[in-house]
Amino acid sequence: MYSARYEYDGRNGHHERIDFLTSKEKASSKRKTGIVIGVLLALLILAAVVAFLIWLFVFKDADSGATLSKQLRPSIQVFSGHMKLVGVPYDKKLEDTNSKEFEDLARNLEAILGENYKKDPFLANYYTRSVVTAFSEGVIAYYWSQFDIPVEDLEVVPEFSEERVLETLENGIKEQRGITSRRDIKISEVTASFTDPRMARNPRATECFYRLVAEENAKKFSSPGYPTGYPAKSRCQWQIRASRGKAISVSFPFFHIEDDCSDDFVSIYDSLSPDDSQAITEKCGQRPPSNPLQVLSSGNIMLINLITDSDVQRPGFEAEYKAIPMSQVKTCGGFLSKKEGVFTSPLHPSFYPPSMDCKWTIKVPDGNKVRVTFTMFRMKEPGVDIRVCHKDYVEVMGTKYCGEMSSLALTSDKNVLEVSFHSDEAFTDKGFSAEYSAYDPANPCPNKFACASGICIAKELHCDGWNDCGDMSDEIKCQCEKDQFGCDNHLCKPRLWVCDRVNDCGDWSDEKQCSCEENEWRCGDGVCMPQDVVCDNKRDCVDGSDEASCKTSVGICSDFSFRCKNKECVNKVNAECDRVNDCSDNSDEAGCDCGTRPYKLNRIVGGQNAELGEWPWQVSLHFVTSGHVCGASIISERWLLSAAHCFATSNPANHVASNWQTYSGMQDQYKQDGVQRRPLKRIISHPDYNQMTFDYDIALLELDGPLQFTNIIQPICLPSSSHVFPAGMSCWVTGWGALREGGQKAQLLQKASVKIINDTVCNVVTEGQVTSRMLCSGFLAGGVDACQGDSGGPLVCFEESGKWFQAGIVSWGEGCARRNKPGVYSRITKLRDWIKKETGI
Ligand code: 4AZ
Repeated sequence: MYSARYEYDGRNGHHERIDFLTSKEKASSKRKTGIVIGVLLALLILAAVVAFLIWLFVFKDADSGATLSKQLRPSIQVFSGHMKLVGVPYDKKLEDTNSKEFEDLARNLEAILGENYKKDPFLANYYTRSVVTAFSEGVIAYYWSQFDIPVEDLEVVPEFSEERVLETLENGIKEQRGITSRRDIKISEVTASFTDPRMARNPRATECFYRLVAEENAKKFSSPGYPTGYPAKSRCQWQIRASRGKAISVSFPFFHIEDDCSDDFVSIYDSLSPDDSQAITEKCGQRPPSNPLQVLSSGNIMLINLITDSDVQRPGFEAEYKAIPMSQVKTCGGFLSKKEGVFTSPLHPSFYPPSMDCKWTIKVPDGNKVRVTFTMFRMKEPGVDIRVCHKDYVEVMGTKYCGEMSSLALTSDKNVLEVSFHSDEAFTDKGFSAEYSAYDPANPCPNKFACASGICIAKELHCDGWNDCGDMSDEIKCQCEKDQFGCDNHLCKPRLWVCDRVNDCGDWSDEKQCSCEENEWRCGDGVCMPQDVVCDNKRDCVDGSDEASCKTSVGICSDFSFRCKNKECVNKVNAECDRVNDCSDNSDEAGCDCGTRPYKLNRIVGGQNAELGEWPWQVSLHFVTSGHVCGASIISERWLLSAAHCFATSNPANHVASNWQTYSGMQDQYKQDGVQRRPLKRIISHPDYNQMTFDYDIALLELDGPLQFTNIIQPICLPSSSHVFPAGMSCWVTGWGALREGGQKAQLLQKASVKIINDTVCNVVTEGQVTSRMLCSGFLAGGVDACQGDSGGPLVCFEESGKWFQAGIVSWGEGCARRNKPGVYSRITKLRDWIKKETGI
């Protein structure tokens, strides 16, 4: 302190006073300075308080007032619906919005609507206009009405309801019946639904409004600007009609709209007005050719809207429309008397039409029972509770089913089973495809285990610790074997899994009686610590596991921590690419353009053939003379990841990059559509790869030219070294490898769902052959596995964040799909730093 004052005074030429200060004087001088500083500080604080108060009461109010009025906008309420007209002869000319007939009748009806609204003082206050948009046989008139609410009245918006509008119109109709109304138009029925104002179009305005006539021969239309891109703020409408007795079928062979439906979407109606109660569907996103959108009308009219708000340019859609005989649409159900067969919802896989009821009666020989397995089931509708299914449903033995199901199998209690299908007038979906068969109740699943649901599974899967039936019936009432542990919830799990810190039972009973006391914490290495060491910002366990899952323990770095670019540690499980910025430099969310499948796929598929675009990171590696040899995965435009054992073999030709070709975007080995072929520039096998043990079985492949990412070519996300893929997690392995041990390679890309196996178990079943650079995945019961030719391919897992991460590379295994011999994979998390070092990714 002293020296500081000396320096200051010295610079100002008053150093003599300081030189002669006595200690008492020094004290009093310090006191005086203290007082001065104190007063100055007090003044400063006072000024700050005054400034704050002025801001609070003067500027802040003015400011927020300004933002408030900036934010508030007048509200537009639109209701649309239809009216049934009595005493009006149907004239074809009414279908032409430019005709005098249309104009006259539309104007009349618009006036009637206006008069009716005027009778309700509330609605009259805000009513702006009504527009009649079309007529169809019946005679049905389609209309919408608009109400504008100014900013100062916004609080009345909740008072606008469909009920109020409908009541006003219905009252108007009743009154009208008593008097001879204008030009003898009588309305017998009316509907009104809330409608997105963006869909209220005036057919007399010609911009992006089309009237189409569907005929037997398919015709096409497309969105504006297709395929280059539709403009922002498009409001387009297509009114489609067919002749009487025909229904309309529209399919979209190409469909690519922005992903967020609140920006851009296509909505389709079983009506000529955009009336929600008659919506067939609303879609956005991108669809692969294997899962095109196909819709059907229940009558001879349909309305299609395209609404775009975003500036994001997407190609749009191309649609094909045609008329089909109503009998083809409306014929469904029937009597099924064969021993087995298939039946589907009307016109599956097209969206079933609205307003349908079908019944199938399945009758099998006396003494047998019926099993029905739905291989595809999708009857999803917004706002429907799938426990009640009050809208569209399938009903079997008094139970209604709706929503989306991957495995629904039902059995009858006698030799007859009835299956009913119902669709109401709004929102339809793909429906279902079902197989039925007769079975002998004395032996429902010959040589297999019968699940309670009626499906049959391999005997070995019974009591193996996994829920294979889907309803747990294969895992209850199990007599646990000697080498199994009986969980509190009566499941049997391998004894090896007890006290491995993984909740294998699902109720933690396998982790309850582990050596630590109740008030203790078990570290990853089994050491017990007092409970209060957890999240105390100190690393007490050697492995740091006591600090691993604490939200706030910044700075404590353990094996479980995610390391930010700025060296900060984030103690959160799988922090990378989870759409939350955890690092102060946001590095956990950088480089996350990966692990997504652009196509909206039909998620339920029978069999194990992969769909086009389902695994867009999968690559097929061809060796000059042998065709497909190994798999690989895309990690960037220029880099692939594969297994070292595909290249580092005793054959020197395998080491040579120019002997290999890579095929990205491939599904069928015989098809080249959308496939990008790239030669290899460089093969980098891990320097520690061991040909004997398959340790470090990883190779990086540099491409000769960059890939262009498309819907079917995308990179997979690489996990950080701290990423956790817990035992029991379901992941997917893909490849064109052998369909069984010693069998032929597949022509179509195959997929299999496998589970991550606990490391202790992995080590036991492989007789200690796994290193920390390996992980096991599959089923101890066998039956599902990677096989020869799948090597180098990815094992990928879907994370809650919505992205796919690669957990492993197909490496080795004892045979394929054998019992107690799961597939062994190179563990990416342990090799992550090497990948980064070699590629910068
Ligand atoms: C192979 O030879 C191979 N069951 C790959 C995976 C497995 C076995 C063999 C795992 O490429």
